[in-house]
Amino acid sequence: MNNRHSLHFMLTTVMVCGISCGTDDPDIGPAIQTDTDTSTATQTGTETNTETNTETETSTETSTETSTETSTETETETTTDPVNNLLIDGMFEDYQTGYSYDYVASDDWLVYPGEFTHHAISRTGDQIYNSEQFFVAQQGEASIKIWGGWTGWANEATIYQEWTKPVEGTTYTLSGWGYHHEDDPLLVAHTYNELSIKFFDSSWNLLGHEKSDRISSDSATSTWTEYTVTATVPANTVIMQAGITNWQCDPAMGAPTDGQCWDGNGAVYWDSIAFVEN
Ligand SMILES: [Ca+2]
Repeated sequence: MNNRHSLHFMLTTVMVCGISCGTDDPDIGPAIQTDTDTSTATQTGTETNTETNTETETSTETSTETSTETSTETETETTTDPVNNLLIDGMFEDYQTGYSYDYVASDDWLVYPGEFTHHAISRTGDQIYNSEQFFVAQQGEASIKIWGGWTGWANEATIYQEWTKPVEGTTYTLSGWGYHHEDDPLLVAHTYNELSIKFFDSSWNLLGHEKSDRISSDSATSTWTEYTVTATVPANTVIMQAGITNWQCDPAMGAPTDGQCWDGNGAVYWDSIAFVEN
């Protein structure tokens, strides 16, 4: 798996959280972190993808009168990236070789904080961390895996794409499929994932922030589930962002705020992310 520890450290704006990492969770990505909705970034998107399931059924029946009947039925189901998907590589198939991990998402995806390193691409056949089971992508052969920053402090990390000057009043929907594995699950309420859409004015003031239901310790494990969130562009929006947010040690959910939050284990996988104008 792509759980090697990296040694990227970063400092960012608003709430600089702690340091060190020290746990036995391989999902640990050493780092420093921040928390806020004051992100920054850039990007865009599109992509393609196809999932094909072919089922072939053949039955042969022979009657006493020597009549033979053979039937063959083939059913093909195809799931494709919506043509109006505003995200580039929402299927994570355009991944690239990583520095700290074998594979990481394409550069079409932006990350906040800028040196956020606790995400990697998981491919079908990769062994699940802490498990004898193997990963199977929801679409294509690759999906993204995200885990906590392990700073001991509250840390929010988002992988997203962004657009400038969306038209006020326009409605957008962000959707995607995600899950946490039964052998590497989220264990506590303060650590979770969600899809989110954010709107900022020209001074990076957060004008709006809509979130999907969470993938959390309460969510079913090992089952790909679809999540969606819809948002309407507020007045004065200059930047619109859509992506996946990983929260570890969210104080609003009861996490300790003394830099000693070390129970945010678990990773979340996402695939088939689509952002469309309604
Ligand atoms: Ca995929």
